Amino acid sequence: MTSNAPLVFGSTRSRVERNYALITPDTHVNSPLIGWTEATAVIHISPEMGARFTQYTAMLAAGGRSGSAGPGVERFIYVTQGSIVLSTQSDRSLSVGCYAFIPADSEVFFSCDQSATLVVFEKQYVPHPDFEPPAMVVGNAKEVEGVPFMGDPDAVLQTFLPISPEFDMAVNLFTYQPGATLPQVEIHVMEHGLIMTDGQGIYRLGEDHFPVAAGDVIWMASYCPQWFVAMGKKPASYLYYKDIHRDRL
Ligand code: UGY
Ligand code: MN
Repeated sequence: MTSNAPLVFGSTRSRVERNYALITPDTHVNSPLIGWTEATAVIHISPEMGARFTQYTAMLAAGGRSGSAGPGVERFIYVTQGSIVLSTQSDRSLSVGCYAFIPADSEVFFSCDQSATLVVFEKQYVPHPDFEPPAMVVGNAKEVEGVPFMGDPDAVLQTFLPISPEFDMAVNLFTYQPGATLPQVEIHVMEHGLIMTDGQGIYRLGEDHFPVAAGDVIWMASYCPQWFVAMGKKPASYLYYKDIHRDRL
């Protein structure tokens, strides 16, 4: 049986707890995106479940166009299917693996000719008195150098945003060879939103362990114990968000 095998009716791998959630594709239900054109979404993570940010999958059809993120809200997008064009860079098409960070209140939109699927993270930007607000960032995962995580060449981290205090969020792509693990059970103040983009493995969330595969989404609240091992015959990757660089008091 593979992770894609049909489930017995009335069952799911999805689980929603106080300090974490695993959302599997069989439980998706679309929601409209207000202010967008030719677009729909699955809102995986939101303040409704206790998170301090939102993570959703946006699906744009031909002629699709994004709406505003709302006052003070910054947005990170990562293309997983098709391509989009940003309103500020009409000569550059962002295809699979490309990403953009759109600062709060910047009125930058994107549109799509044929179709596109995007992972979107949004949060209320928290200004810092000593730093200017961050600038827009546009990139391609293929051009971002990976760094062995805590010295392990089989667990490689690509960092998409500058690790600099102008930014109050980080978004990274983590790729593990089969058998590679997070080196420790992590417990930390930062919160995570995550989507498996490739492969499979076992995620520890709190005191539970879950088989996970590409397409699964995970929310980890602050201080949720977390650990991962990649399993199977090909590498496993996940794209994830965390809130950083702001005092908690
Ligand atoms: O950045 C992180 O905290 C990362 N190591 N966590 C995770 O992969 N669950
Ligand atoms: Mn972590």
